[in-house]
Amino acid sequence: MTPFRISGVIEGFYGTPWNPEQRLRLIELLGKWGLNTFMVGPKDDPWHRMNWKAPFGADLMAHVDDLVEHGRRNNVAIAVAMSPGLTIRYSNPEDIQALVAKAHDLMAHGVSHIALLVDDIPDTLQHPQDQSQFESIAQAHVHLVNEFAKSLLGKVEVTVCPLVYHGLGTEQYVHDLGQGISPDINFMWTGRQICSRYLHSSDAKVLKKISNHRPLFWDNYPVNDVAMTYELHIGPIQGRDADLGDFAEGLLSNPMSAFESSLIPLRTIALYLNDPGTYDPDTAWAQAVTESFSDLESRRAFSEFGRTVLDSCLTGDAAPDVQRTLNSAAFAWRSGDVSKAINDLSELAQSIKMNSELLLSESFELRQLQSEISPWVTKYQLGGNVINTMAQSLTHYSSSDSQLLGQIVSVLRDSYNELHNNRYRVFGDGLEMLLTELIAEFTWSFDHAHSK
Ligand code: LTM
Repeated sequence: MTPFRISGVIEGFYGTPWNPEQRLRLIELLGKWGLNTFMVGPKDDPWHRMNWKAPFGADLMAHVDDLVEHGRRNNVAIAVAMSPGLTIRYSNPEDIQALVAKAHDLMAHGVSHIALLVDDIPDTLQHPQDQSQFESIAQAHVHLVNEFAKSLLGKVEVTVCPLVYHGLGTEQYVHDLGQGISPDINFMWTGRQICSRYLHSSDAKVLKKISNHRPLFWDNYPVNDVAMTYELHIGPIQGRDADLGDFAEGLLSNPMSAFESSLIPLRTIALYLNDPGTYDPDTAWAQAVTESFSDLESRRAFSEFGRTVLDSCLTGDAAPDVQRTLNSAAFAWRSGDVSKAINDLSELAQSIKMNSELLLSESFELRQLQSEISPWVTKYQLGGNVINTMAQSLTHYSSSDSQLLGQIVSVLRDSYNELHNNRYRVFGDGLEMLLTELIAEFTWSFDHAHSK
């Protein structure tokens, strides 16, 4: 039983929204995993943000009916979010009434949780009427939220995502909005950063003290939109305090648009939310991967690949196992044991080759997942080839043949360019860094041999 009152997922990313089948499948999984909320707020779906004022269309409401019914069967509350901040006139009763009417429409369709999001909008008042009516944007948001929530509170769960949604929790806006609205309204918070490496209970306590609200964490992992597009966030959640649930209203995870890939980290988040005290990221990830694959070869190849794409806000240790081999190979060739370096690198290159072939083949068990991860697997395969080239070049490490050394430098430079020009984040920075150093070492030998 999770200590978090609200637990689950917010579909709140930029990019292609999840489709109806994916949403229904997620609801089943949330129910199975013991989580209780699915909030729908897809940034780039026009109904959510751009066309915030237009009444909901019949198609969307039919979809909402399906979500609510599926949620009822799986013990998952459906939350629908509206995001009017791009153009709303806070001083205009008609604008606010449009939102209230839509909220009542959602309630009539069985939606039990309604959210108003004002994240990622202009941070100053835009309309002249607003500028003359309100002293600050915080004051305008207090007015908006109170007018919006007054006919909803007590009937449905009401949540707000503030304009300032990350930081220390001591910001003036956070104080003014939090203190100005009902403590019964959930207050979303992403932590110290937009994508926070840590979520600490001490920070949750500060937010409560300043804003009079315990945070409902909008946890920006595994989302990989905007600047993170080339990262694949399939690793486990980590860095969330074990007692966070005692100081938070809840935690909703913002996933990737890549649905199948999101399920693996989401499973680890469910394990964390259910038992934060015993949670261990590596154990949880192994469980998530085991549950996803019945084919042992696919599972093994995916696990090894997965441990090369861990680059995210959560860790700088993108490829722990590969990095260990690269470090020990570099130490070996620099301290005179070139053949150990060649062996280690060749073995690593061979296992990456085998894994990537399986990951890209028809025998790979999860074909939908395969199509989502294939750009990263292609980079992984390329990295394997590059490691093999490095091993081959080391067979001539002590050569003084300037022509041969010149050719090696040129081959290694081509490898570097190919690797560097592929922007998908695999192996972190470790492989490129070591390759650069190897090029410098061969270049030095070439210069030395050439000048003789
Ligand atoms: O995090 C919040 C509250 N808003 C947006 C999200 O919609 C977006 O997915 C994440 C990650 O880029 N960052 C945001 O600022």
